[in-house]
Amino acid sequence: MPPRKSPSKPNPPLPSKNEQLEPYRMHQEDTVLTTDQGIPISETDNSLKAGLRGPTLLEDFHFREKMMRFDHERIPERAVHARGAGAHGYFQVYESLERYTQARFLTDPSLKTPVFVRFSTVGGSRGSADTVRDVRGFATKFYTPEGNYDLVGNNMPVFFIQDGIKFPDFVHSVKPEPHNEIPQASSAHDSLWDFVSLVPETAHMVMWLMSDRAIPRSFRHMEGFGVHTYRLVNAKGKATLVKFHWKPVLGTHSLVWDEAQKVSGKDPDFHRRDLWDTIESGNFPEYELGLQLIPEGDELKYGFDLLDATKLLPEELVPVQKVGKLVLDRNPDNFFAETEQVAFCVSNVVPGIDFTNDPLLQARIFSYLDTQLTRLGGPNFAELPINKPVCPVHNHQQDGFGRQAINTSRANYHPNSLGGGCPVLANPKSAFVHRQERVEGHKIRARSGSFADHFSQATLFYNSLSKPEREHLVAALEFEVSKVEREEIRERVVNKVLVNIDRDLAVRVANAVGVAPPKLGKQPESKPVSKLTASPALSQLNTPHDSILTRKVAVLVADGFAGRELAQVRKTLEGMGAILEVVGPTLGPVASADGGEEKPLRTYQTASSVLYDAVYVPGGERSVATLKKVPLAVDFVREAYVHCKALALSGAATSMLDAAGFSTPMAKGLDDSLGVIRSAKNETRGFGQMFAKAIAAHRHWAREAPGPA
Ligand code: HDE
Repeated sequence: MPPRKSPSKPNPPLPSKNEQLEPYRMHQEDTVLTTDQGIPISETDNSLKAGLRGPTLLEDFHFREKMMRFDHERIPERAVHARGAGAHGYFQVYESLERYTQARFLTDPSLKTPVFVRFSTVGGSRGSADTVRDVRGFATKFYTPEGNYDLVGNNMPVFFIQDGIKFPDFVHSVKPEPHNEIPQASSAHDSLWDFVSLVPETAHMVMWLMSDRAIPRSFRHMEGFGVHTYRLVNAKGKATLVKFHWKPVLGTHSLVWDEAQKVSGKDPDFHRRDLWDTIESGNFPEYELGLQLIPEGDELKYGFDLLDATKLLPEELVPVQKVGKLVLDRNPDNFFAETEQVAFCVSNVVPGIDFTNDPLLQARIFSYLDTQLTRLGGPNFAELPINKPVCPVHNHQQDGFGRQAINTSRANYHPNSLGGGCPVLANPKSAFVHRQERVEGHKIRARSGSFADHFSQATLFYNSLSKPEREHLVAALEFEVSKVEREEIRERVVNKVLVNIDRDLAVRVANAVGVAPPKLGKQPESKPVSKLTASPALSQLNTPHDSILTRKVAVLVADGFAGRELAQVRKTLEGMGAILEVVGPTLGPVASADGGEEKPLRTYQTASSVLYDAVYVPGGERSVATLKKVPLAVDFVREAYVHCKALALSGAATSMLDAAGFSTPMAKGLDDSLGVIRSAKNETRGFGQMFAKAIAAHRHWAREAPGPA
């Protein structure tokens, strides 16, 4: 695009749709280039030199400012959760929860509370790939009328350790190793498994990390959990213990491991792009806020300690009540200013929400505030636009690097008379008041006995998975532990951890990683503490499978494809909210057999089956003959089959399955076995509907090859 001409007169900036809330959002349309001091600049491509071929002059303040600013663009990335993507939106409660809490955003159903959400991986650097095996962060900043509330959660309901003092040890072990900074964004290495094998409290969370939850299909298809037990407090001061959940409206779905690894190469921004694109297309991601409410005093009622963050509270024991909806409807304008500078602090709570004595939570209350000092360069980070509350902020905090507010009062202390006593103390009824809790005990550096069982919930999780999910978990363990170089660590993982979770699991992993299987008769170290042997809510098979909204379907074409058939299938699928992308040999028009044409959005080179939820090859003798000669096109069908995705093949295209190496007999007419929809003729009535049903099922595990996919 040619550079825009300078306007004769600078126009006023365009009004922002959020001008009232966010006056700092800067629009560059119809503006003139200036220095940071506002001095207009008419040339920025040549530095000021002594002679055309002479040295650059120190006097060139524009050059020096531009270079100085560039030299200092980077800030430290987050110590954990460095890789992330964010979005704006709102939260609205369905009905007042005043019985439980006085928090305005949870008691006023007419209130749309603005939010900013940041999703993240944990271990990788800022530029690492999205689809690595990892926990995902799900952090929400609610800009409430009573100040900011941050719910800083993960997509798994438990954590690796019980006491925050072990967090630096755990994080050091999972991050790339210190001598060579390898591997990036991966837990499959000696130091993590060394730690796991020596710290049994990690067992439950490690099972989640090895499960499909660690490779979500997208941020829109994963649950969120507050993890800790928090407290809700109502206006009368009555408290109720609470566990927070986010339930994605589209259900909880995952990739398969082979696919996730390939996506890391084909599109390292897969999750970030998915979030961005769906918001741009108006398909706003939605999650329901769920609460598990527990009477105070019941901390130990369930056979484990609710203050222990390595335990979940099964939904079958205390149901999750859905109380409100989170909608993400706006992409950030600027990644750095918003997604990078947002500072979530577990200590940000509003009146009506309080902490518990969970020792992991207690450490987090300190850590998040502390870490921002280095990351955001000083104590004034709450004044950055993305962190600024929407309600007034008044106190006697002052100075420090990057101070924005200009306090005009002479009184910068409390109490004062010079400033009329202002800001005056808030009425305790509407202020945050730490809930009075009786605490008694010896000063002691030890762990409560109620935290001692490390394995029974790991077993509960394993037993709650469906067969395919369990097989994936075993394969993940085999993969990860096989990458551990030290045999004694592999041996300890099997004999100190896995055998206490499930003996068969331990034997299978032992065999795969070349260590002696545990001896028969070896008893697990802990006994189940609850009668519950399985929690169906933990299996992703029991999540909604009823929608194809935003599911991406690749349509493979070459000259001679069945155009009318494609139009029909497109109408059906798009009518149900799916997104079809035509993939062709080039971006040039592709002619259909019936006189029409399609302009592909992608080519076999730039797309890949792993970037889609389903693959469709329309009929057309000539088109299919061409596709069969293109290995990348055949790979589409092969990989979609191996990754258990819905496949639709019509007319001549039914032979693509043989070309991909999977010869299965086919019924006359329509065949829909194992999520592969085949029609002998070019499209038959019901073909599109059947395909839609197969896509909604997410994956067809019966097709899965034995062993790792
Ligand atoms: Fe974090 N964690 N964490 N964490 N965490 C950070 O804070 C920490 C834990 C979580 O998108 C850091 O601002 C400690 C549990 C998310 O900006 C840091 C402990 C859960 C994010 C920190 C934990 C989380 C972070 C790094 C154990 C789920 C990303 C940068 C006591 C409930 C937020 C930052 C974002 C980030 C400390 C454990 C979730 C260093 C000490 C449990 C989603 O302060």
